[in-house]
Parts: sequence; structure tokens; C-alpha cells
Amino acid sequence: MARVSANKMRELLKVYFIMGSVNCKRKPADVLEEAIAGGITLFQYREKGAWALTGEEKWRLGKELQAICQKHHIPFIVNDDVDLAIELDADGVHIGQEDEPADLVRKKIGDKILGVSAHTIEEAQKAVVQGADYIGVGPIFSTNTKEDAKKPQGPKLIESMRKQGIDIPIVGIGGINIANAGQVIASGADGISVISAICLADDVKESAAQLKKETM
Ligand code: 3NM
Repeated sequence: MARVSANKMRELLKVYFIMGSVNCKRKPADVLEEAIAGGITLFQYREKGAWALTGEEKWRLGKELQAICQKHHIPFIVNDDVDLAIELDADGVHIGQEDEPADLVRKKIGDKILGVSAHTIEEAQKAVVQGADYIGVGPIFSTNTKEDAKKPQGPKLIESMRKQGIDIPIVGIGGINIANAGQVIASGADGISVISAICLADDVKESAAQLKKETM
């Protein structure tokens, strides 16, 4: 397997749905099936927070959600847990600035997709050099989902990264919904990444479909 091309990565980032059991009011597998029916392009398993599953249970839910992704040909990314990503033979892993350095993770995962969270131009440049396939930039807007989220940066942060020549695939994250997704794309992002706008929607499928329209 070769590394994913930048063009393919840009396509995959369009509607990047992130979810763990903590984010769901319903069965995660059902939410994921509906989100896929609505047209999400990439999925991240993020089992994090006070009530998150651990050990065997975390592995089992990951396996279940991965099988759903495989059935629909949606790449399955694991958040933070590089060992779990390797164990499950996931399609990739997403790491933050507090995790293992990206170049070490790249060595461990070979050609799998590597995403890195970046909050500044310097972090973005470093991620590029260390072998990231895409960067997640946020929080763009204020979010209640991530307890330790930084101050919202607005779409301007992505705009200034693009102006300074960062051309790696970028996905915006944090407080993104149907009403503001267009601004994120207009700022130069290739896609949007959401938890609550899909997970907590009354109609998950419809919400995913509407978000997708905003990225076209
Ligand atoms: N990372 P919602 S913000 C997982 O800024 C995550 O890096 C962020 O959830 C960052 O779409 C965030 O519900 C939470 O706002 C995104």
C-alpha cells in the first residue's frame, strides 16, 4: 500500500465524522450507519472523556464500528491510540500535540493515514515535515464537546495558514454546523470535521447530507 495522495485525502476530508460512545444518545453503530447513509466521507473512532470505554470494551466497539465502515468503504481512523490502530489494522490514526511525536507515529504505522491536530502555523509546518497526511485545525468555533478545547480561532486561522503556503490537506474542527460550515470551506479548508452536528442531530442522515452540501 502506498501513502494516500493529497488529492484523495482532500476528497476524504469533506465530511469527516468523529464519534465515541460518550458522544452518542443512541447506539453508536446505528448513528454511524445513518451518518454513512447521509454521505460522510471519513470516520474517526474517538473514545475519550470521563465515561469512555477502555480495554476490551473499547476494542470491541472499535471492531464493530470498523466493520460498518469496511462494509461501506469509508476509511476508519483511530484517535490517539496508535496501538489500537495497529491492532485493528485501521486505515489511519489521528494524534494531537500532546501525543507521541508525529514522525515516530509515522514510523510505527507505515503508509496508513496520519492526521495531526495543529493550532498554529508552526505546528502545521512541523506536522508537514514529520509526515502528516492532513492536519486538523481548531477549534474554529466554540465547542462544548471537547473539555480542554483551546480558544476559538475562527476560519481566519485556516485562511492565514493557506496564505503562508501551508498546502497540506486541512480539515476544520470545533463547533462546526450546517450554518457555519460554508465559512470554513471558504477559508481554505478541504473539509469539515464534526461530532455533535451529526451525533446529536434529530435526523442524523439528513444532517450529514446537509453538511455535505456545504462542502460542494
Ligand atoms: N478537537 P464538535 S475541537 C475533537 O480544537 C475536537 O482540536 C478539537 O466537536 C480541536 O463538532 C473538538 O461537537 C470537538 O464541536 C469537536
